[in-house]
Amino acid sequence: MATAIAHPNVALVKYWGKRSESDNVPATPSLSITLGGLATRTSVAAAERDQLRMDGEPAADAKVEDFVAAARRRWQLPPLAVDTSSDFPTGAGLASSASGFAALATAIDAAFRLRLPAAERAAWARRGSASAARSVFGGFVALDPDDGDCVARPLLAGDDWPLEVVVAVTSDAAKRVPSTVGMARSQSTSPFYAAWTESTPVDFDIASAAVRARDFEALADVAEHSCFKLHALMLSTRPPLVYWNAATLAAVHRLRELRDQGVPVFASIDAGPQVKAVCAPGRGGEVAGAIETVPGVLRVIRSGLGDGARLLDEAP
Ligand code: 2P0
Repeated sequence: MATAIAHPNVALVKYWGKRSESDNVPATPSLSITLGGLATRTSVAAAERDQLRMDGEPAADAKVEDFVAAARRRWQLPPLAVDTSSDFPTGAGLASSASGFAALATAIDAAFRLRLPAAERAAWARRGSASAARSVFGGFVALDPDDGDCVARPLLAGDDWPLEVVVAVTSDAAKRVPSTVGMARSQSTSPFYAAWTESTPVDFDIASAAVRARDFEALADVAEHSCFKLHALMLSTRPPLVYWNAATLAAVHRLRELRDQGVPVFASIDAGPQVKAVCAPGRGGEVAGAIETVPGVLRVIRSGLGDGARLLDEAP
């Protein structure tokens, strides 16, 4: 048996759309930060038949079941009991599939002594959910479809530029359209999809340079652009993907006011209604105070940057 922990990540250059569905390779490169303040813990053990528990309850999840079945074929593993729990809302745009598959791949690797190098573990986690490849690493992470077998790679350690993130939770409900379904729909129906795939590699290069230079303003500009371009792509999909609610928009306006006042902060939103405010080191308290009073914000979660997926010591 082995237990692993992994953190979700927020993409600053977003992924939406696949080059290959069969092995889940994104169409474009993405760049993320790993959030140490939120976590998924996953245990695996050999069992008589496959069993899945999520947040303490027996569960069925086709993606997890397919991932486990593929691992069993590849390494001739026995049936697995998987027990996973997250300390934040799942399926609600907080990247629970990223932390979930990163933790699952890490736990299976340890339980059966596969000893995969981290980059290979990331490429494997990617087959569960592309964003999961990024959660195998901590700090600032790149996922590039043109890099070998589309592995993820760390760009900069979190300690070298300890940005802070304030998550404004505006709903605990699971999203209505899962990301995999939504991105396939955007790819086949949005007139903006070609522009998205052409321009995102440029954003990725600009963001990578900004991270290396630790240039907050340059990173803020390109990250907000990537976020709002993603939501323009979603809105132009048929039928449209409207992941925002009223509080999402109110929080965006509040963050723009802060930025206009000179506070080093920018907004990031994924396939759900939560708003992640990314700010310069030391500014999290001020930003949390400003967005927790926005009407409709249920609560805020503060986070620093976290480590990659890793094993937890086993209880005897
Ligand atoms: C991202 N998202 O880059 C983007 C931004 C959501 C919006 O990656 O189909 O769960 O399992 O590879 O990774 C969510 O998509 O999708 C996602 P699959 P995934 O973080």
